[in-house]
Amino acid sequence: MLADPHGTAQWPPRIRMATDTATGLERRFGAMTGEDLTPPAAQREALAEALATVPGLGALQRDLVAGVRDHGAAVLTGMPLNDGSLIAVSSCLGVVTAEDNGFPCRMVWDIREDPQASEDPHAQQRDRFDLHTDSTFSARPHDTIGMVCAEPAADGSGRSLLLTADRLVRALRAAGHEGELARLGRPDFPFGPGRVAGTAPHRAAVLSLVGGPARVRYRFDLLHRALDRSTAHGLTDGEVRSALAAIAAVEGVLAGPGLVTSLLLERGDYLLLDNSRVLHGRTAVTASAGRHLRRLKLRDHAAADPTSSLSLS
Ligand SMILES: O=C(O)CCC(=O)C(=O)O
Ligand SMILES: [Fe+2]
Repeated sequence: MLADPHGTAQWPPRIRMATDTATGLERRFGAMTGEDLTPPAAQREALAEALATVPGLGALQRDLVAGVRDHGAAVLTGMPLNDGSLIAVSSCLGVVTAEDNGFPCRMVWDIREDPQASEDPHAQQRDRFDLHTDSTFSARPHDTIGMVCAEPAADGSGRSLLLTADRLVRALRAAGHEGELARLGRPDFPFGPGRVAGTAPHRAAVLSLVGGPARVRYRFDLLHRALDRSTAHGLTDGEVRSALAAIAAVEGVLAGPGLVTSLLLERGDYLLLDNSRVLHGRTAVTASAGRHLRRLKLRDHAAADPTSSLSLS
């Protein structure tokens, strides 16, 4: 695997699915629905069966697990687009869950333009979606996010944007934002409001730097809104001001040149990323129609199901 994900080698790494692997997956899982595969036990069974019957799947999943672990993200090419295959392949990285995946929530959520959409409006409109992590309002955001391209925009717009938290930290340091960096590490940022009206927002750090890769939880628009109301949740005016200044520093650094990786997902490209280590977003969609991504959200096996003894090795 690559020693330096931001050196000359391509990041995120690309992993190619062989045609007979894709055909085997489609044959076995093409007719299965998200509902069929909702119970974690059904996913475990499907994965065990897929490993025994689909050629090349074991090696592919080992590369995928290593890619996301070592580089924070990977792109699997040649991915079938149906729910069953997506869930079976992804289940090596965790338990696929419908929880907070769109509204109404789905095991596989379709991201395409819907001007009528009221929830999750960013993804379903055409605007740029600034760099963020997903499910920031949850007590525990999802560990892994998958987005497969079913149809790119006809004009090549809607490019995916990616940035590791490690690179963000380096850029903040390079810009002299040590004070803001320390502020971003304080676990008092209000992520919310909670899903249930009237509940207090979750408090967490934006960046955690306690050994290993930097971890991130970030969604500027929601944070900004919640900070506006935060005095009601026990932050002092000074704490609110320093938190707003810290996220403004992040936005300033993100807007700088040369930091963010931009890539156009082609049909069948499946981007998987560690939602605690990699920010994602997309450029505006300018084509009149057509762009369609499908999104999955996963929890780590251990967190979702402590009795699971799944092992790929
Ligand atoms: O449309 C995209 O490429 C990204 C959408 C996204 O980040 C999301 O749905 O959370
Ligand atoms: Fe997202």
